[in-house]
Amino acid sequence: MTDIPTLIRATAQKVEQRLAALLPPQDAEPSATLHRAMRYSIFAGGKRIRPLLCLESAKACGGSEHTALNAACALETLHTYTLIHDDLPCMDNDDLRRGKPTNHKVFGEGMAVLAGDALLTEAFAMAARVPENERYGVRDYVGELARLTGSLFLVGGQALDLEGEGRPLSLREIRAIHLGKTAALIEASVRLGAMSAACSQQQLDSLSFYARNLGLAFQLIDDILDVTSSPEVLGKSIGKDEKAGKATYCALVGLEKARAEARTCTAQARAALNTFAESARTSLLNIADYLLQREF
Ligand code: GRG
Repeated sequence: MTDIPTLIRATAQKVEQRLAALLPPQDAEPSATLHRAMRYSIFAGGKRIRPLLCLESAKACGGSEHTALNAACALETLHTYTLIHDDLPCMDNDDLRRGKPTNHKVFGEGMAVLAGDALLTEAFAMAARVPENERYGVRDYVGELARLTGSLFLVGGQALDLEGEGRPLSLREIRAIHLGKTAALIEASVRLGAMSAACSQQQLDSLSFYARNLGLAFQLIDDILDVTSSPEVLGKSIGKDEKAGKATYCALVGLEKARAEARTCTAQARAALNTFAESARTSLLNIADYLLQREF
């Protein structure tokens, strides 16, 4: 069995190669600057966790990496747009991302907004290029991506986060923010991967439950690392939540309880995969364990 760090490296290589082919060339007209800005953030590094989950979900449902690859690229492209916009002065106002100066620091604020916009649009073009099968077609791939990343989930979660700054939040409100801004894109990743493999409704439901819990654990660990890690290890600034006056789970209940909650969410994610055969679910189980232990 392949260990997860090796699988992550192999996935990143395949996804980056495909992204290089799918995105407009960096000197493409009408604005080479815009295309350079888009490629700058896409190829700045990143763990490529969403593509990994997309490809491994496809495999768990009997599909292939090859068939799911455009979906994996769509997820990473959309994710990169959220990071560029999240770093803007009007949002988190950050200087460092993926170990490099943020997009607006290099290209200016206006161009960074446009690079994010263009990546968001390209993501849908990529989703429209996922091969159709007997159960799912382009309207399903595009529709699912739109549903989970629009105002009801991803962008809605970010709006809730923004509105919560500087005021106390309940654990319920924090969970709603995490489900929107983090878990929804992870859910889209597993769903598009599974759909590319013509999954059954039961497989789709199990994977969605897995992804929502994995997403909650992922954001809890992200918040814990924001307190306990360093910019050198994370490749992004730390202490951001406290600076922004954000009521995080850690701030509310403390690091130990936040870690315990991340373990509980991971256990729930793992349990959701009981409907899969052992051989089909091993990789997704190992990813859940790996993400719980991650240090960056
Ligand atoms: C629409 C403005 C706008 C933003 C989109 C998701 C989101 C809404 C904004 C926040 C971005 C963010 C920091 C979300 C939390 C999810 C998260 C922990 C992202 C970091 O993901 P990693 O660790 O990053 O996978 P890499 O760089 O490895 O890809």
